[in-house]
Amino acid sequence: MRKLAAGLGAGMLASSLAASAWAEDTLGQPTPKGIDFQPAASVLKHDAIFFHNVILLPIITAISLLVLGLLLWVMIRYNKKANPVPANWSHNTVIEVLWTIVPVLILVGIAVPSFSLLFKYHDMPPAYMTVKATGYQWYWGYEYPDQKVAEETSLVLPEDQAKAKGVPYLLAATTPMVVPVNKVVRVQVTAVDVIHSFGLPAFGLKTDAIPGRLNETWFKAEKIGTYYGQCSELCGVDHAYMPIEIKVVSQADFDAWVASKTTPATPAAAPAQTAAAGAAAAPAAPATTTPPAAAPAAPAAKL
Ligand SMILES: [Cu+2]
Repeated sequence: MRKLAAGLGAGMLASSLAASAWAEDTLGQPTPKGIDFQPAASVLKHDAIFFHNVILLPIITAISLLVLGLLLWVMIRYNKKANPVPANWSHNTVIEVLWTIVPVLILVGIAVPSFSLLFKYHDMPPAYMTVKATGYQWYWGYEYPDQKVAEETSLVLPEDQAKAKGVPYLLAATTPMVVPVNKVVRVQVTAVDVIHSFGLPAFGLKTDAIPGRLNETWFKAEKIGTYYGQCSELCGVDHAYMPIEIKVVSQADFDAWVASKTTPATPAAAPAQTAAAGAAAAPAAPATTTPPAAAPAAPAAKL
């Protein structure tokens, strides 16, 4: 069963990979006329896609076809013309027991992998870092307590700026969340005014941001890139204008980004990173460093 499922999953993966040549640039965002999930970029999303494609979809399809078949059979075989003298019995114990027991078994069968997926969401591996995402009417704030980076305000990138940069309007943000690739990131989610929701399809995330509560979710981004999500709980008039943008960068880029954010007045703390040491010594340097700093420097430049 597991093998068969894995095979099916691999087939679907192959077909989605075939389309990924052009989807490379649009990793982590919706594509025109797309009807499938966004490609997974974190383990939870892989599991969610497997659960949908391999477990739910075949069951839903089979049940729909069975019901359609039964309807057609009844309409054709037992209409007034074909069956002028109907039988007058009622109740059939065998069929009634069957149509109670079989759905129960199907639901129990679905519940097992469903709960295992829920537990995966719940059982976060040891986290490399924490980002606190706070929902406001109508923007997000990202704080990095481990890196001592104070909360940054992340607004929707205005339409003209988004066009100029060639990034999707209503998904791109002024200040993205920045995290390193292949590291478990704990996201603490809360809000200060009304309920928002931190949703990012490529990572399989959707966690409510509730005032007075600290919810938690996690991801481990597999690929460097930009990933987009949106507030996913109707939160007021500008609900559609509070996108979530996560920039996944290499560890070196992340360290450089952290160095550019933290006060440059601590030369003693800098030598830990050999590459960034020079940059840290000269506060103005991060923007001029070679490629590593280029990507993370962008959000800073926008501020
Ligand atoms: Cu919201």
